[in-house]
Amino acid sequence: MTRLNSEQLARFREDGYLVLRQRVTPARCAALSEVISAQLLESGTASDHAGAPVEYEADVGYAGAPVSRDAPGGHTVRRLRGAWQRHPLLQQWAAEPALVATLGQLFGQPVVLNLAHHNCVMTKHPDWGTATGWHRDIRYWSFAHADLITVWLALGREDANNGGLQVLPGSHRWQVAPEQLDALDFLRPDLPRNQALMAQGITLSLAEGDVLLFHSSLFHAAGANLSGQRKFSVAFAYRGADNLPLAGSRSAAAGEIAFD
Ligand SMILES: O=C(O)CCC(=O)C(=O)O
Repeated sequence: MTRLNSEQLARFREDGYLVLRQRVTPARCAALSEVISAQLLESGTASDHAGAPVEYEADVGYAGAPVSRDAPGGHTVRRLRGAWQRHPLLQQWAAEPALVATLGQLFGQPVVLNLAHHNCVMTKHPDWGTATGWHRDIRYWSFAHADLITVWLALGREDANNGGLQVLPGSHRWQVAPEQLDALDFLRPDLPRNQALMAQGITLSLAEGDVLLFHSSLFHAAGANLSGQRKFSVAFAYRGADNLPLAGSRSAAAGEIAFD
């Protein structure tokens, strides 16, 4: 990746996200998709990857999800966790020197990949792939401060039709009162105050190989997949070297990869 220019740096600070178009070649995206398809075939079988867990739609229980793993659609994989540990191609992407350099520009310091959060491939399926409400990733994360960045690589087209991400630009800087959030820390859609915020949402349109960088306090959401084809996106979370995970927290538990 070439260095971000001052306009891109300013846009990320203002909007809380930035799309870098065509950053990964079609051949590399195809190779990653092949790895992911093969691992999806294995998930839930006797050859399931040890130490590389899977999250099923049934586990999150969002509206429209299968009611249990034993119900129809119960083995629909929402995400392949442990992406770093799953395959060298995923590891190479997460550690890509040009990507790390871009993140270093945004953090203004050395970069650390955290393996507790994201570190996954989102595999949004038609039929049982559910919508996700407006949330901030930082809500369940524990660090000295909230400046982490998620790197989201689209391995195919992502838009409103197949459950592409929606964002509330600038929302990483918003103050939101606890009563605006539900028990899972999603923005409550029933509150007029929140409806005015949600009306500012935009659906991102990503193409194969596009990379979305977003701040861990950015409110984002996603729709269901109405396309008839699975959607694969690779997501990793990074922090600046001085932003340590809190001792004893889940954020500190899964290990990290520090880059020079
Ligand atoms: O693809 C989705 O449904 C939402 C993914 C997301 O927002 C997340 O993993 O934080």
